[in-house]
Amino acid sequence: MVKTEILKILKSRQGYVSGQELCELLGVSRTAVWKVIRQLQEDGYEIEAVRNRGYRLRESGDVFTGEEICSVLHTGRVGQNLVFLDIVDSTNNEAKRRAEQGAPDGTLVVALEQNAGKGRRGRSWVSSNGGGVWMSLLLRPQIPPECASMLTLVAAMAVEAAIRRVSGLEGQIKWPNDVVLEGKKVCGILTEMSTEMESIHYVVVGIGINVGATEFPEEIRDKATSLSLCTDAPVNRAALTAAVAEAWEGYYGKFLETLDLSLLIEEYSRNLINRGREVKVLSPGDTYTGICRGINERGELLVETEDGVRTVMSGEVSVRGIYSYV
Ligand code: BTX
Repeated sequence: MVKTEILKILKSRQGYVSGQELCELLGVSRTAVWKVIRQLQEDGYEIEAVRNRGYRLRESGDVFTGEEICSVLHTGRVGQNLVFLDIVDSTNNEAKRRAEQGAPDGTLVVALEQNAGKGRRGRSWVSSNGGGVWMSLLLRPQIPPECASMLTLVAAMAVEAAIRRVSGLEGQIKWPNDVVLEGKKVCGILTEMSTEMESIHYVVVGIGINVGATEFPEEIRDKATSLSLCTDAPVNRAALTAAVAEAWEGYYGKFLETLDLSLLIEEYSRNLINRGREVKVLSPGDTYTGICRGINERGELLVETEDGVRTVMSGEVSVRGIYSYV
């Protein structure tokens, strides 16, 4: 797209780029270049336009658009087909609709706002405009369906790494699907799958990261946080989205090598918030406490009880710290 290309060129230069040069590089008219510059200014970029010199990008701020994401994205596949929406019911639902229409593996759906953001088991996910990054990744992996739940853990690792890279904040993972900062949830992950007979038709990995939100509804105030509440440094949502996509590719590649988490266990367990702590496992008909000892290669949580080590599968289970959410 011409808009993304012009943005990339402006970002790569310190000084001015002449309108003529942009026309030649992109094979478009001067009027077309001028129109795109106007659109970019409307998106929030500060672009100087000086007669006889051309255009210069001064400030990007937190412009969050599809073009901005593309201009900073360095991935092989993820996000190469990018769908960016102002508002949607749920990026997971949109990714599923696109999947049914044949969208390719690696399609990334991002929205500024969701009006029916979803958590697990019918719960809702607060996803206001400006509040965060709401993104869903469509995958068409050739793996057995029973391996898909591990993708949630892979995504949690990618989010934790991306947050660290973009903000410097060191998050932790609350098994299986939350990333936590200062003891509160900054990110939730919802993995959904469509299967055909014994194979996967597609998987959608939905990731919600609270970025700019400074207030939460009463009922989640004690357990939700955002990057803005944990650091004064501004966090660029496009850079964060790209960082998640890039980190995902690294970890997902390792997962695909073995079709389990054997290459990732060590790093995952290092970041696991409850490791070595007492946790309460709540599953239908069976509640017990024990010490969390990490995960196994299938991504199950290991909890040491008086009767020995029990493995906890994600699904209908909640794991809590003894005294609080973590
Ligand atoms: P979960 O079921 O583990 O967590 C949902 C619970 O988290 C809610 O019941 C509420 O208590 C709390 N909560 C709701 N909103 C927030 C929030 N913004 N921050 C912190 N805590 C909150 C977690 O489910 C999975 C969430 C996935 C969200 C992404 S956003 C992009 C994609 N689209 C979509 O509809 N869902 C995913």
